Amino acid sequence: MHSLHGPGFALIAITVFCYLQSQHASTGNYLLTAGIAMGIGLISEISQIPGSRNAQLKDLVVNGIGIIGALGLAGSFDKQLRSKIGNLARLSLPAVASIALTITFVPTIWYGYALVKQKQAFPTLLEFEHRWERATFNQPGSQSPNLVQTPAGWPIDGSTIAHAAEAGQWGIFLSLHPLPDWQGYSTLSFVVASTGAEFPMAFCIRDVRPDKNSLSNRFCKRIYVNVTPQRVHISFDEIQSKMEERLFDFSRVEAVVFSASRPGNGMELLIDDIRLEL
Ligand SMILES: [Ca+2]
Repeated sequence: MHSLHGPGFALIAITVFCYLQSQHASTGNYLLTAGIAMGIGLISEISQIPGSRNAQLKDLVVNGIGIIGALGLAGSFDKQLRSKIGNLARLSLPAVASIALTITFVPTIWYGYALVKQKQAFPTLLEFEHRWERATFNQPGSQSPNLVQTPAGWPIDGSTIAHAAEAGQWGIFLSLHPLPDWQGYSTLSFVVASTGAEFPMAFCIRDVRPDKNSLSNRFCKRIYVNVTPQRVHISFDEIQSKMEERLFDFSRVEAVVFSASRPGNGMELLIDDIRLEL
């Protein structure tokens, strides 16, 4: 979760710094803390399942800004440090800390806001009408879909829909992180269409896997998408019937994924109004 990287590392930095200061108060502790916190960030990036190099670099930059914010804040109140640095540095320290902390915490606050709005919109999961919805889905390794005006003849109301284009290398990949508790509903539905030739789209859903050895936790289905917009209904009974000896946990749904891949052929997917029905 990118939005928690900065605050997490700001917290690590302040904890390490307070510990070092309690052992031996010194202005050298700032650099030492920054080194330790960045080191922890580096190790955690290396030990993670390899993601894209860009994402890892971005995480490290976000960590660094969080660490600068935390140490800048501590330094703004540190008499020992303030007496050692020049006037300009002393004056700019609180400003730098404020900017860094703002950059660090705004995405987290924005994500929190999106979670509240997502809860209010439930059982609509995604209708591509609001800016906050961006925080509830992502496109790992592929281009973000554009939001376009609802075309004439589109079967549902609303002013925008998502238009995902084949990027050539990765295909279309839209991963949705819904509120997990779907109990009390019976069907997931959404509207899809192609802008040109018919192509197969994979729809997958998975619940939280209780442990690594448990049976498959995902249901996938191929859906043929063509120029006529269609509302696709996936009943929970259908999902359950394909699970082998295991109950699909509709109280802990983790992800809904739409994907399509036909490199070089330039397909485009229109998708809208992903919702649960009673
Ligand atoms: Ca819409």
